[in-house]
Amino acid sequence: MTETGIRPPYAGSRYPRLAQIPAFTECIARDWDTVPVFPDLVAGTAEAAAAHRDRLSAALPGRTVVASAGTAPVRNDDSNYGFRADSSFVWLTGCQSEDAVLVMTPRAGGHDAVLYIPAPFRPGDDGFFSNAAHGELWVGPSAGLPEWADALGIAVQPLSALSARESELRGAFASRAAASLAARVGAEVSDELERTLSNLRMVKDDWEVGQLRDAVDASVAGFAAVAREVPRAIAEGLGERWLQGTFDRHARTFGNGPGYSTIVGSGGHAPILHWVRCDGPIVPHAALLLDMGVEARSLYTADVTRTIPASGTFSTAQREVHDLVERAHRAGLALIRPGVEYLDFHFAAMEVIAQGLHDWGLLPVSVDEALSPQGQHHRRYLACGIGHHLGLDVHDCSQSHYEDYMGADLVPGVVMTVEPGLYFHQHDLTLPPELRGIGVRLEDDVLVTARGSEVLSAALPIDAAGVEAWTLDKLETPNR
Ligand SMILES: [Mn+2]
Repeated sequence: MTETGIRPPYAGSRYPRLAQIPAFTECIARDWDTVPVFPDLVAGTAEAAAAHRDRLSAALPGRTVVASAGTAPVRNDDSNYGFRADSSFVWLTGCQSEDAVLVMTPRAGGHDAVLYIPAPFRPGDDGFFSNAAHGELWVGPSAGLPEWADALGIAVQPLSALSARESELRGAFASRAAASLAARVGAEVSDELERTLSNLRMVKDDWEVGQLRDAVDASVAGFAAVAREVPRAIAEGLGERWLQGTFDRHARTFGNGPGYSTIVGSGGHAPILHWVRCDGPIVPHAALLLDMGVEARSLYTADVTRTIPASGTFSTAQREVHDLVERAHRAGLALIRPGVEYLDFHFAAMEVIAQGLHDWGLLPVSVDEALSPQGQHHRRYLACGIGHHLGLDVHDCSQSHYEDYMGADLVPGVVMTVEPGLYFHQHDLTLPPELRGIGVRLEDDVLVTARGSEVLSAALPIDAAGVEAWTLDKLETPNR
């Protein structure tokens, strides 16, 4: 009791449980207008997904397959980390609904596919006001199951109907994202399924290539948006955070978001391979490494890196490092074509790197000894991989076995990155002072075509003079 004795009405009674109050549930169920909502899909999504299901069906005849979109991890109470549907599930369905499940059951000549989607809770359902994941009062009006079936051209059932079929799923191949469902129904989280999906996803169809082109184009525009903010980031002390935020906002606006954690590394941060802390200043005369990719709304992502001079002009040392990385990059790009083994680009780029480091007196052994499988001394300054498949995942097809990936021949429709670099850390005592704290990476997204390859990110220059001219143009025309 307060001193004045005044408390609000019913103060001291238990907090009301709305679902247990008939007057409330009756009241909130009434008088809502019907809002038609249709799935917001990129054109061509349904057709591509149907073709992907056919490919999986042909690869795993007679197998029941279960795939799931997955569930966002909880951050706190009813607040989850951002949801992003599992890539193989999206590849098979085109659907990005949290908790949705695809079941493919074998029949003569193929599979029947049913997509189970959590039905939105609408006025009249208790979940309408009480379910923060699927209640429309919480998440807004949502597409219904008939609209999903229409948009995707697949049989759609409410997720609640899946329980009636659980006995059929015993022994089925389940994707990793469906692990909790698999545990419940006795399905097998299957490496064979993951590997098969990974291998199938390696060859992109025309629609997927179009999505990747869009993602790359949006990323190229994002690089320009970031470069235009460099003067402000320096002048106002806003630092790497500002540039990271600039790209991520661009990615969210023109795509689904960043396809991976944006890397903005200025000066001594540039050699740090995964500098995603992005909490340092933009050093005015240092090189600035930008590794940034827009994930399109279809969830296909770009993965592009350029290293630009924050001032518009590279120092002599920065330019020499950039020139060597450019030569390695060109040597790698030259080997991207059908019939060439995937790893050849790696060895071609590494030969250039090792020779260059040798010429600078940085190799403790001969070039040949460094390049040999028992040496690899040059990798001190380039310890990461210098390429990977690209698609719905930034490191796409990562469940493929060595002989299907590293050791396989390139074929038309493969999309991959080539990304050599040199990473001269600030505290590396093997380096002369002028090289310490310089990190340069050049990363392009490359499509293997029928006769050769196409650099999808070719709108961004790779030579030092071109990078300087591109950067100066942006520095002189800041964003409005
Ligand atoms: Mn990459």
